[in-house]
Amino acid sequence: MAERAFVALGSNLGDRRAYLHAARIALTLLPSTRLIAVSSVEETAPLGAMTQPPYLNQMVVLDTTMAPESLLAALHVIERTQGRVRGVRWGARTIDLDLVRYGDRRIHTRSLTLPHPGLATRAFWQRELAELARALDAAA
Ligand code: A4P
Ligand code: MG
Repeated sequence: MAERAFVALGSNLGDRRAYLHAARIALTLLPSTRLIAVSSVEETAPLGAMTQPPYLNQMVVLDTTMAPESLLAALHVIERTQGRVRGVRWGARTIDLDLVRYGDRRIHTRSLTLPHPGLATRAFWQRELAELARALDAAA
């Protein structure tokens, strides 16, 4: 049975719009996965204390039978393919893909926390989730 996964995209280096576009394409090519809906793209001020350029953020909905850990590993492969270098945590990046929610799973392992701990506090994620909920309702 496919489950519904919400993936957040963020970019604040280089051609940010192109990185989001390439990431969306890569997500459509994942095995056993369908891209169901995309939110609009929003420019946001960087969270955290580090001085860095503004982000473009977006969220997409997938229906997938990939296990959450496999999906996260696939997101990391897409990040690496798009030139993401993991330097300092919360530092600037060409592309960041976070698994925000996966069905109603609650997971807390060394490599994966679900729902994503930032979910409650990121206003732009809340806006994107609300937009996606409206799109999913309209399509139902
Ligand atoms: N990890 C655990 N749970 C998850 C999950 N649900 N989704 C682990 C994704 N990753 C998860 O991530 C660090 C580790 O988190 C990984 O090894 C993974 O196994 P990372 O992508 O290597 O590093 P990061 O992105 O710097 O850290 P983190 O904690 O993912 O930070 P966030 O939440 O990605 O925040 N400001 C604006 N305006 N917009 C942004 O998108 N993003 C960040 C980074 C900072 N400031 C921002 C934004
Ligand atoms: Mg991240």
